[in-house]
Amino acid sequence: MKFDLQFGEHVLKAKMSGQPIVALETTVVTHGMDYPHNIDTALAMEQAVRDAGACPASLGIIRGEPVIGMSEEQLREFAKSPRGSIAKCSRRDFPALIGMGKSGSLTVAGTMILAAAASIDVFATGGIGGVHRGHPFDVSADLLELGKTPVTVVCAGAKSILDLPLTMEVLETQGVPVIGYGCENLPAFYTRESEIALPHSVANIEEAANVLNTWRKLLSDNGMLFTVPVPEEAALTNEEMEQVINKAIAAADADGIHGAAVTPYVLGKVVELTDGRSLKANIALLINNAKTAGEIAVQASQ
Ligand code: PSU
Ligand code: MN
Repeated sequence: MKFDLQFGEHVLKAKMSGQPIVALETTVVTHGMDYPHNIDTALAMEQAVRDAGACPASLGIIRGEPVIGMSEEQLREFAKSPRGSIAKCSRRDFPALIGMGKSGSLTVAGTMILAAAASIDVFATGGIGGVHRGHPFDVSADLLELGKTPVTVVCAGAKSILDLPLTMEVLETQGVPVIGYGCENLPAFYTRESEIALPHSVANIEEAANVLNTWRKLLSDNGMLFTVPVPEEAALTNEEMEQVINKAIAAADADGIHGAAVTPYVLGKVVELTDGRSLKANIALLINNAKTAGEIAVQASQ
């Protein structure tokens, strides 16, 4: 896709000086968390990237303009917008949103597309979309984007609201390297590990940076995933999450929720059912992923 991109000042400066840049998504701001946790977390992620020595670029579509590096004011506008007033933008949504001058927050797939258009190849998020449990044809466009767009995504795995074994199968079919960062098994977002063994893992930033640079040489036509477990002090247990998620999915089915609305709905239920502990985990892992992505990007540039 070809875009007329608008760059934030800070991103332009970083590009001129050759500073590594880390893209950040914004669906988590408009759909993933409520105000003010969403803006606090978005700003803390930007700060974590800066502290690592890289430049953060939060991506969004603002009144039809694809913006690479939103300002704090623009992020606040997204964070305060009533749920549903800003569309969740994945690959299919760009023509309508841009064509009609609308605003959109970017999913993992949407962020990868704009990041690649802006020549940014490292991106931090919370969790990627996947194959939905019990709905094997509801496959997130995130997985297919990873198969065709050269951006490395640093995430905490995927939520076990998804079918993790099927999600890994699709990633394998798409040829996406999934690299554990300090873990042998796929992390499951709120919990540090699932039962799924990963094909490869790295132990530290140096190894991760070597893999990133090798991917840049070898696989310039598809994406890669680093999976980073949620920090220990904020992690929930697999037993608790299994129960909570089963309840949340049953509620979504009972309320007839479909398509793009499923993830935000189930996430809201999960926060309710864990008395906010899942929110704490979510915030901790987002900031940790931003920090890790910044560190890998900086190390890889040295
Ligand atoms: N997973 C999360 N939090 C999120 C999302 C996923 O833990 O906010 C968002 C991301 O933006 C992801 C999108 O790209 O949901 C996937 O949505 P869908 O399953 O409709 O493709
Ligand atoms: Mn879906």
